Amino acid sequence: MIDKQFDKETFKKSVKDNVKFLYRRKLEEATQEQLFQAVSYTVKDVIIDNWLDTQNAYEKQDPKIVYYMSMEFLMGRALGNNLLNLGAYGEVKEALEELGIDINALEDQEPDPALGNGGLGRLAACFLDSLATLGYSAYGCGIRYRYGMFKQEIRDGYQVEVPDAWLEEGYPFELRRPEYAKEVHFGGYVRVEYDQATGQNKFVHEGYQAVKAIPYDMPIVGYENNVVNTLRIWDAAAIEEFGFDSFDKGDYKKAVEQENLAKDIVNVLYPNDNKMSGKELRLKQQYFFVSASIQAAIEKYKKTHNDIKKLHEKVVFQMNDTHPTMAVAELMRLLMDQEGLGWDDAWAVTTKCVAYTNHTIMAEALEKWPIELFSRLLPRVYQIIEEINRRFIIEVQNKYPGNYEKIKKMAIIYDGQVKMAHLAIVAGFSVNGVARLHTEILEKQELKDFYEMMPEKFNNKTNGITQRRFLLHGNQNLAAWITDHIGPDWITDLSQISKLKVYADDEKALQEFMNIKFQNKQRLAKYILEHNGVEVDPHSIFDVQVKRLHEYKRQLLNILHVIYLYNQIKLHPEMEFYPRTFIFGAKASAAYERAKKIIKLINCVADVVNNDPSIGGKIKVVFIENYRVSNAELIFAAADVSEQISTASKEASGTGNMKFMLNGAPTLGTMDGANVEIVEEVGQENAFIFGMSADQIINYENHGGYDPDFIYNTDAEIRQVLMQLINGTFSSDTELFRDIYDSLLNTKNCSRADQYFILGDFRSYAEAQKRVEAAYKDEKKWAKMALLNTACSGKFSSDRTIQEYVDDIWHLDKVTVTKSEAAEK
Ligand code: Z16
Repeated sequence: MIDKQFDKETFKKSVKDNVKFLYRRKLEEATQEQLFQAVSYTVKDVIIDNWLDTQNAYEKQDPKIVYYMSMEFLMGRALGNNLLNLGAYGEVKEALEELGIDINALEDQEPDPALGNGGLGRLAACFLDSLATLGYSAYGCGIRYRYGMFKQEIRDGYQVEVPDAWLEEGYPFELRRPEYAKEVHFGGYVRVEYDQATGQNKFVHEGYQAVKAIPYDMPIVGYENNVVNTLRIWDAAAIEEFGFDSFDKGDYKKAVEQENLAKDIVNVLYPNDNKMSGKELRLKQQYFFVSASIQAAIEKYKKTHNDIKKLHEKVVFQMNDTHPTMAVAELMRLLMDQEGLGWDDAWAVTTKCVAYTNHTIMAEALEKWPIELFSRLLPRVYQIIEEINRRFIIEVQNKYPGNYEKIKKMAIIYDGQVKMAHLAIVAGFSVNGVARLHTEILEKQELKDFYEMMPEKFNNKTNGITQRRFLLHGNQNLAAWITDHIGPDWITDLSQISKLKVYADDEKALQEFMNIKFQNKQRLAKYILEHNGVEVDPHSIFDVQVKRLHEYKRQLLNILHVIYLYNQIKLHPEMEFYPRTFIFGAKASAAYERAKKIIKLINCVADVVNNDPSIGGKIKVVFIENYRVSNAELIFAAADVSEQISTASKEASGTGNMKFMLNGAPTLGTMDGANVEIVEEVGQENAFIFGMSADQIINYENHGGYDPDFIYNTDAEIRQVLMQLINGTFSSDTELFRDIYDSLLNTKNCSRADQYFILGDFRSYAEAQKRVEAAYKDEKKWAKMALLNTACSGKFSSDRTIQEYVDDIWHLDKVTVTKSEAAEK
């Protein structure tokens, strides 16, 4: 057990003091916001002692460090999570009660730091939690966006995007570190200079615009192990304060330009999940944080090591998707132009320091930058990429003489574009996918040529999630029940949760398990009533699909099926039907028109179905506004059914699927992404699988032969559902959903009819939904299934994923941190 971190009385005194010194108020006069700040500062004080101890331990033990480079970190709220990981949640809860403060209300004061879109950003956050808990030295490297993911409001059924001003009140869990500021250069040109002394060319970057990168550090608290790692996110500022200095010199315009450039770079997160935006500002963001982070890593290394050629022994950069992959060229630049290495030495170091994770096969997500833009914005980096490309093409030619197809498909620069994935694969020593099926598709399809040429680089790392946020914090009743039955080891070793399997036929245990689920459903029903004004029945089946809105995720299939059920009930009012609540939560990218229309459709269907007395409340449809990490915790805990219904092959992994499973919700899904491995763990009989396989889908895509019109013409019930999109059933404006209707059929306006195979999978989905209903009706059978889902979720901890990254890719050293004497005071 850990040393006691909090003494109740000291804690209470500190909170009172903080209220006094920060706000000149007495506790009773403080607002909830002020109390949140005061408590958070008290907690941060404790964290800082552990943070210092961790830095000291790292300095002494000199472990290898992983820099996790990511445009996104979807952290979610810190207060509750930090308290849990410090092992102080229970005591602090009591102390606060004694002060008359409700810890839940206090946690609700915290804005969600939402510096990410969805799966990729949340994965990065789970990884940091696991790295700290396992005792590995790690930095998260990212951007301190002034505005994170937008807040979603639903007005008249439409999504409206509202800016997320998460820093407005000041964020208590960050530390500004101006002493570690770095300079980042954009634009200008490269002058080649012959160096008499060495007989080498020197490349001098001139005429650039400079921006100052200022780091803010956020503590990442490991679970009861004294470790505190760092998420380092960069803010931008102009180099010289705009003032009369530049004004006098007539540099007024330049000074203002620098201010604006700095402000723009970190202003806002691009709200696209699985899609490249192609904007110049996005490229600036990428280079900005990559350059600052690598400079900082090199500087840190050089403090205690003198041979830069051994950098790879102490440093590894993991590139989260293609977004940070110019890290390859930036590291080359710094090693050559700043550290004085020649090309071959720099390349030898770089290719041992960088590794790449691929998160998608969606074509529109693959990053390709026009060479005109790239070379104008980053002339020296571009020059280096050209040289990497030149040398790589020679290698390809040597390996496949005369095969020009290979060059066309594999070159880093081709068709006037820089292909970032190719750069990452050529330079990286490791290329990994995020679920077994996804990695197989990369090897056999998307990256086939690279896999054939360098198979040793490719490997799989199936994603995972942290049980500490998504069970210990999000579902405290179930967590306590599990600990009662199998002890607390599952908190840091989720494989232990399989010990619950012995309760699969224990009626008392099953009853308790389902009672907890029911309480969580009541809690969610209350949230839905308060935030959406819709009354839902916690006795109904909570059937949930929460994730980003994207056509490949097929929220449309779900809502079309709801329409189908509605028609069935109206046609056969006497038919048996177990009451069902269909819960949706999803943000659409602000520019993704069809996705936004699907949100409108869900809300229109909800309006009609929820208010039709003739169906006797058998179906309710709810769209939860502003789905994000904090309400996700409530939603997973309350779900009965986990909808994971992507078109097979399109969802690289999925991680929501794992969070549902952990909380005892069986999967209704396709054989896609990590669903495949979930079914493998829990067994076919404890999941509801439907739809075409990835092979079938890929086969149709490559050879044609899929005909949604045939289905439309031969299946009257499906035809009726589609007709209802355009006949006024859900909107008096019959044109409102025309685009959605058209997208499913071979009409004049559609290039590829139903490219996500919604009609093709519809019958199979409806049939799987029938199996869900039958299973749910059998209370004991369902309880067993739900419990087994929790009991079989052990594989899906991000602790397991991180250990695999460490063993196969990073080779980090484990560190133990003991609390220092000084910190105990
Ligand atoms: C993203 O969230 C994902 C992939 C990607 O290329 C870009 C973004 Cl922003 C998601 C995948 O869609 C999902 O399947 C996967 O589970 C997640 O990344 C984490 O790997």
